[in-house]
Amino acid sequence: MTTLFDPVTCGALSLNNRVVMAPLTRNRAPNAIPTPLMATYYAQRATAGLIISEATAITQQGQGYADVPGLYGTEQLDGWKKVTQAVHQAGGKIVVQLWHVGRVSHTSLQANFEAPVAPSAVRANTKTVLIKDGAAGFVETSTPRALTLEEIPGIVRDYAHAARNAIDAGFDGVEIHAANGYLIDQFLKTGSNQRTDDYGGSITNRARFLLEVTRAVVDAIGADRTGIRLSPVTPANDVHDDHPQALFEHVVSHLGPMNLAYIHVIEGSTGGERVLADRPFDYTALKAAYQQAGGHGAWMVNNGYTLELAQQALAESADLVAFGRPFIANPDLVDRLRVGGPFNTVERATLYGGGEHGYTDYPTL
Ligand code: 8OZ
Repeated sequence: MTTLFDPVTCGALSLNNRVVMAPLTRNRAPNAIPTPLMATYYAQRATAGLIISEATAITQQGQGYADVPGLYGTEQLDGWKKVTQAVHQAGGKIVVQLWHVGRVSHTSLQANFEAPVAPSAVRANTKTVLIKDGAAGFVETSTPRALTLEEIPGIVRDYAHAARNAIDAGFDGVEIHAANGYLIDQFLKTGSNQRTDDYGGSITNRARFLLEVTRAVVDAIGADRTGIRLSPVTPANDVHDDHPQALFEHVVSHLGPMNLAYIHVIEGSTGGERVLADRPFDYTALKAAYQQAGGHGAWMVNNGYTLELAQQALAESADLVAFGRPFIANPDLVDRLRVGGPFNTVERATLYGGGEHGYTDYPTL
């Protein structure tokens, strides 16, 4: 029987085990530039079979929070090179999560205090983090403006450009962030997409942006280095869809033939406890739709997995299991899972922003 500690090949990535470090926003990259402390943090966690970096802005327009990293400027790439080198030296693999927040931003983070962009001019009823007077503070997101039809190809190209930058910076691949109510998810879902052109209305139209971005990234760096993260039913960042099952089965049936390295699915609501019952969704049918379409990328599951649940998922349906918060508090999570714990608990106050404390000072066994 397959265990979490068995190696697996996932596209071009040979992974030592099936324990994945999920992408985790930590807001410790002032001016969007990765720091040496980030290199230490990721290298500490390099026994993961795969590290997915924290969400990383593909352009300034794609940034929605203070002190999150970018992947478009020379200094940002130089910072990331130190991170990827440190992870590789420690024997790990790391992909970068490509992020455009769309409407989940604030004018103060945008060039010339412009409005953030989105499929439609519908404000997200959610907060973002800005640094005010040296401290992190939550503020309401700004009302976005709707992207023109002519602007969309440029954003698709921004994703492809960032993917090439990722390979230049030494990453083993990329994960397209199509989850959690950010730009791609805003296009997908009825609550945030009121467009009447080729990018809105039908499921085919709402999925068009995701599929164009994915094809562009695949063309830029290869399908075997590309993964994608989906969150069919999360309410994160004020998104919702009227028919998520049909929408996401359509999406994966078009991803199937692309030969991606992996599909990463957040089950239920992002963050907090693992509760699936209040947002019914048939994840087995989702995987079946992917495989029926010829998809044979690794199937990665996430959200509140324990050791027991993870082993069960590997036995039944998944190839990889991504752990988020457990990896924040347990740099040696793989070893701890192997011996059944104990596990450090996360200190919430140091999740977003700060320095070493709550970041690189969690103890190993
Ligand atoms: C927590 C805080 C800020 C951003 C996501 C990138 O939910 C995030 C995020 C999480 O995908």
